[in-house]
Amino acid sequence: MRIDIITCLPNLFEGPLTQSIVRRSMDKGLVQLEIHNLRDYADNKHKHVDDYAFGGGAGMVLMLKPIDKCIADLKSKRTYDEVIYLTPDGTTYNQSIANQFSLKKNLILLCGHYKGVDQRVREHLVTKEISIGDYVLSGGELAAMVLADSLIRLVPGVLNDETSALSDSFQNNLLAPPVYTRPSEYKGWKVPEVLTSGHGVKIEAWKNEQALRRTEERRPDLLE
Ligand code: 6GU
Repeated sequence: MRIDIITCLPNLFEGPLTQSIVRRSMDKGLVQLEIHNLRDYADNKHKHVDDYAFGGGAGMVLMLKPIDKCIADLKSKRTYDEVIYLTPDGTTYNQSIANQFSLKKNLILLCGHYKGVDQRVREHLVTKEISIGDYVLSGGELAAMVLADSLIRLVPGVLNDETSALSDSFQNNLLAPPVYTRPSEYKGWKVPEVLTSGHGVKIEAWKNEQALRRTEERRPDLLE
C-alpha cells in the first residue's frame, strides 16, 4: 500500500508516523508513505497556499492551484484509488471504512487547514470526504495520521501475529475482551482462573462471552 499525504504542515508528521508499527511496515517494504509540502507547489514567491475567501468571512481558504498541481504530479506517476479529503463535514470514519480503504493500493490524503479548501477541489479532485468524529481539529493533519495508522495496521504482514487485527475492538462489531498478564495474583487481585487453565476451548468461550458483555454494557449501538 502507498499513502501520499498532502499538507501545508509537513513537520507535524515526523513523530507518530516514524515510530513503532508504522515505521516497521515501511522498513519491511509493505507500506510506502510520503508527505508532500503544499508550499512546494505554490506559484508565488512568498509560497502562499491560502487566500481570503470570496464574499468575505473569517479565515483563509487553501487555494485550488497548488493542490491541483500536487495531485496532478502524483497522478502522473501512478494511478490512485481514492483522493481522500479530511474534513469535519465528511463521512464519520469507522472500522468498516478502514477495512475498505485498506484493500486499496494507492491513496492520497489531503489535509485541509484554516477554513478548508476551495470548494472546486472537493468537486473535481476529491473522491471521498472523511471526518474522524464530531469535534473540530485545527486541521486535517491529525485526522490523516489517524487514518494512516488505522490502515497500515490492516495491511497483511504488518502485524507480527496476523490474527491480531482480527481480534481488535470493532472487528465483527464487538469490543475486545479484557486482557491480563503476569503476575496471576497481585495484592489479592486475581486473573480469571479460566485464562490460566490451559483449556483452549473454554478460554475462547470466555473471551467471546466477555466481548459480548462489554459491548452490551458500553456500546449497545454496535449490536443493533
Ligand atoms: Cl478530518 N478535520 C478537522 N479539521 N476537524 C475534524 C476532522 C477533520 N474530523 C473531526 N474533526
